[in-house]
Formats: sequence, C-alpha cells, structure tokens
Amino acid sequence: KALYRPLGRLRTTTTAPTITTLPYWGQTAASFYSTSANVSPPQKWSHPPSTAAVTDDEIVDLSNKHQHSLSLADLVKHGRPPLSSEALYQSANFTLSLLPIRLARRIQALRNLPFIVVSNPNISKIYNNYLHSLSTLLPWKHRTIGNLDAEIRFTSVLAELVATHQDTIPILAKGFLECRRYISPSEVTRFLDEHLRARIGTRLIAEQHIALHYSSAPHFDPASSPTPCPEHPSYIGVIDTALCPAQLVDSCANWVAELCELKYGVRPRWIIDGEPDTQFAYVPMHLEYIITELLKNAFRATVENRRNREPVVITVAPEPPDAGPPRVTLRPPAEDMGAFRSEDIKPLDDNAPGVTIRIRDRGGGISPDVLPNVWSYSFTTFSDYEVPGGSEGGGGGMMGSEALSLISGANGGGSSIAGLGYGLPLSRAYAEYFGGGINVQSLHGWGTDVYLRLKGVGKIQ
Ligand code: ADP
Ligand code: K
Ligand code: MG
Repeated sequence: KALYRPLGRLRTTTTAPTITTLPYWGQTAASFYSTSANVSPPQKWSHPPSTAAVTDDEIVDLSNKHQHSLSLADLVKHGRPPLSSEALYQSANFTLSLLPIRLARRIQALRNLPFIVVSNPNISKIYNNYLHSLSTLLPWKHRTIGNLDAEIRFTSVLAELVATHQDTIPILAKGFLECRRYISPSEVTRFLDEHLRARIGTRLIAEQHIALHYSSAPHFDPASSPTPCPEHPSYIGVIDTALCPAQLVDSCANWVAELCELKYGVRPRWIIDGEPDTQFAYVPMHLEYIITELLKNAFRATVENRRNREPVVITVAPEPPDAGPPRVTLRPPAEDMGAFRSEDIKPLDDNAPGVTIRIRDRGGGISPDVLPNVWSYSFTTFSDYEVPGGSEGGGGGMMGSEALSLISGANGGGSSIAGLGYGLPLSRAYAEYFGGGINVQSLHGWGTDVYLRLKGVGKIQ
C-alpha cells in the first residue's frame, strides 16, 4: 500500500530541497527500499540524477498558475506566413507565456506517481527531460522577445525542446512495463492518457512557432534562416488549410507496405474510394500518425490472415459543415477525462467541415477476448516469432514482454509493424484532440472496420 503514496505528499513532510542536487530522492528511495521487505527494485533504480537549475518553488508556482485554455484561433491569430517581424515576435512571446506552465504541470504529474515508479531509470529520464526543458525556458521568463536575434535564439531553444522529447513514448512505454509490479494498469492508463494528450498540445504550440519562424524569417532577413521552408501556400505553421486526406493515406500506405515487405516479404494492396478529392483544414502530422498506425494494424491482420489478395479499402467521406449530427457515432469521451479535457485545443468552429475515413480489412477481425483490451496502452497480440497465418488471430494477447524487447531495439517501435501496443490508444488521443474520434468494429472471422472521424480545425482567414 505504501508504494502508492504519492511523491508530492512525501515531499512536504521533509525540508524542501531544490532539484538542483536531488539528494532527497536518492535518500528517500534508498531508505524506502531498505525498509520495504516485500519489494526491492533492481539495484540500478537509484535516483534520478539531475543538473537542472529549477527550484521546487518555481515549479509549484508555475503549475499553480492559470493554464490558458488554448484555442486553435490562438495558433493562427498571427496571420498567414510570411509574418511581419512584429507578428513573429508576438507569436514567440505568446509561445513563451504558455510553455513553462504546461511543462511545470507535467513535472507535477510525474511527481505524483508513486516514487518507486519515478525512480525507474526510464521514467526518471522523462522527468529530467521536463526539468531540463523548463530550465532552458526560465531565463526567458522576464524578457520580451522584440528583435530578430532574440527570436532566433528563442526558436532554437524551442527546437531543442521538441528534439529532447522526441523519444518520450518508447521510453515511457519501457519504463511503465518495467514498473508493472508497482502500479496498476488503470493508473498507468490514466497517467498516460493525460500525459500524452497534454504532450500533443505542448508540441503543437512549440512546433507552430518553429514553423511560423521558418516560413517567415527569410522574408525579412534572408540571412537569418539557413533552411528556408519550401513554399506551402496552404499552410499556417503546422496546419494545412487544404489537407487532402486521400493523398496522405496513399503515402502512408506506401510506407507501411514497405514495412510489411521487410517483415513478412509481402506487400498488401489497398484501394482508396469515396470522395478522394476531399480537403479540410487539419494538422498533417497528427493525421499521418493516426493513419500510419491504423494501416499497420490493417496490413498486419491482412498478411497474418493470409488475405494478401484482398485489398484494404479506405473510404474517404467528407462531412459538410451543415451535415447535422455525425454520420458515424463514436464513443462519447471517457468520463475520467473530464479533469484534463480543458487542456485540449478547441477547434475554431464547431461546424467546421470534417471528414470520416473508414479503413476496412479482411484480416479476420478481433476475437471477443482480445477486443476489450485493444485500447489499453501496452496491450498487443503481436509476436515477433509469429508465422504469417500460423494461428487464428493471436490467441489471448499479452502485456508487454514482446513490447519490452521491441522497444529495446534501435528504432523504439516507431518503424515496427506492431508490438508497442500504443497504436490504437494514442491514435484515439490524437483524433479526440480536435473533437473527433475512432471506433473499431470487428466481425470476428472476417475482418475489421475502423472509423476515424475528424473534425476540421475550422475556417482560417
Ligand atoms: P499493436 O499494433 O502494437 O499491437 P495497437 O494498439 O495498434 O497495438 O493494437 C492493439 C491490438 O489490437 C493488436 O495487437 C491487435 O491484436 C488488435 N487489432 C488492432 N487492429 C486490428 C485489425 N485491423 N485487425 C485485427 N486485430 C487488430
Ligand atoms: K493497445
Ligand atoms: Mg498497431
């Protein structure tokens, strides 16, 4: 029971240390381990080393500040690129006003995990990444960015921040798998769902300014940017106001087919039908993530079920602005998300045109004993040793041991056909971010239909 005592509460009973040195965690963890008869974590789980110059007080102060609930209007309010230098500085200052609070809140959320979990080397690496990123932003706190030189330096801080958190997902996945004995699956799910959704927003904010910088800076100072962006007239930062989902599906399918060829020696076929000319305003990076994960699942099922000659059919159906209620009903957002949904970015306008994409495979569907688990982080039926078509549908499924070996590999799961068990839940987090959703319909013994509904981000001037 004591294992689940939140770190935050323990901290207040001791004299407040600064995180600069972190003797506290080492001592606490060590004394805890020595008095705990039942559970002794591996020797290597000592304490999170850190050199970040952020004090506890600063973190608590920041995380208690009001978190501006961001709208997409905020992200595009600076106008279409190329921005004027003034608009670019405004965007930088706005970004600066948002990020420290968001990072501090993530740090607090990590601290509220049982400390035995935060002591895990992988989780503490993520924790320290957040501390580090916050420490790189704090020197800017009392400054106003008002010249190009400052703006360039600030943008490079943002770029480093985005790069630092690049591999968060496989590292967290590995950490939580290693902590399976110390934290319940539902606690992991609650933490990850909140954490990964908040991360989507934080990255979006940082990447939006970086993109605005690269599409604007060359226009008023050609020397400022070594890599001017190719012209994307329909882009505002990372938002494509005329995104064509069918094109994106096709390029993702090509990539996933390559993966299949590498893994199974087979290249599944696919067909795009419906209204492939549909366009809407959305964040291509998000759609790319979702579609890639859904196609990995569909292609894998197709190949493992020896249905290679049956194409996966992807139907693109536009949802006109005045279509009334959505044509596909998806689950309502889970109740326990209420606490953090306010962090999500709202679409510009609730009646914006959207799109529904159905991915239909003949890969045998999902057996009833597997189906209830598919939305859990780390749940997978993938086995690296599986022979295509060898068993029907993967048996009972499992949590993680395969995933662990997969993540330990060089690529961290991202370019594997399956195995991390994050594809469905994380895709759903992306889809729900702007008010969309994902629904899986399985006809066991036959195939699976996945409905992805996306609300467009709205009309942008
Ligand atoms: P992963 O693909 O890494 O296993 P996911 O979250 O993407 O993780 O999927 C979880 C599980 O759901 C898969 O392991 C598989 O058993 C099942 N699944 C998902 N999509 C399909 C599909 N189209 N056909 C059959 N099974 C599927
Ligand atoms: K899963
Ligand atoms: Mg998958």
